[in-house]
Amino acid sequence: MKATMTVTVLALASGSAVAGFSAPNSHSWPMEHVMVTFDGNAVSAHANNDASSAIQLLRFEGEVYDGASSVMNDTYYSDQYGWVPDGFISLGADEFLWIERVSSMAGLNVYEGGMRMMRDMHSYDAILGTDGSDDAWMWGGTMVHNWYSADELGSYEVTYEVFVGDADGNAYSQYASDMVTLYFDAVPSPAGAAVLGLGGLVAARRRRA
Ligand SMILES: [Cu+2]
Repeated sequence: MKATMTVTVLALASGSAVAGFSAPNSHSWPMEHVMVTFDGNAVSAHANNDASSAIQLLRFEGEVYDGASSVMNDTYYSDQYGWVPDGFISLGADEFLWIERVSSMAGLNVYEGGMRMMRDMHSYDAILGTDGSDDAWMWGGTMVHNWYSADELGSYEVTYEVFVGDADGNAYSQYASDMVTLYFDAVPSPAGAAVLGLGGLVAARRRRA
């Protein structure tokens, strides 16, 4: 019922219905990656964006997200940032990659995503300190785009430590960790941004068909 309502709203706005729009959308944003390497001694994590090229968080009026993804309703959000391995990462059976929030600005939330093309399978679990969740999050070492959101306009940043730890998140002291800071700007969306985005999506699909 909820899904039907969402499609109806969008159909009214755009003149055509697109199925599967009841979850947050990647809106054709190019991917940005935090590149992570491990050379057997040290982890390193690198992001290209600084405060002057922060990732934009956008809100899309009229979109309603169902189920677990309803945590994204009425927020400014983006899934642009993904964690990716830069080269081959070799770990022992009892070694895992962890990402732990060191500091973050109030009002920035993170929900668990996954591969961008598989967003129906994303859990949208609060992670990395959001809503009282553990500050540490185990990363499986394949590309994961988590969902960042904010309720209010403004600039946000979060700093993470990336380390090798055991299954419980206890860091192994023989391996050096690294820190990385991500920057976000929650900005007003131009009126009708969701409609324009949807129109682009429909056009792209038609061209491919
Ligand atoms: Cu990616």
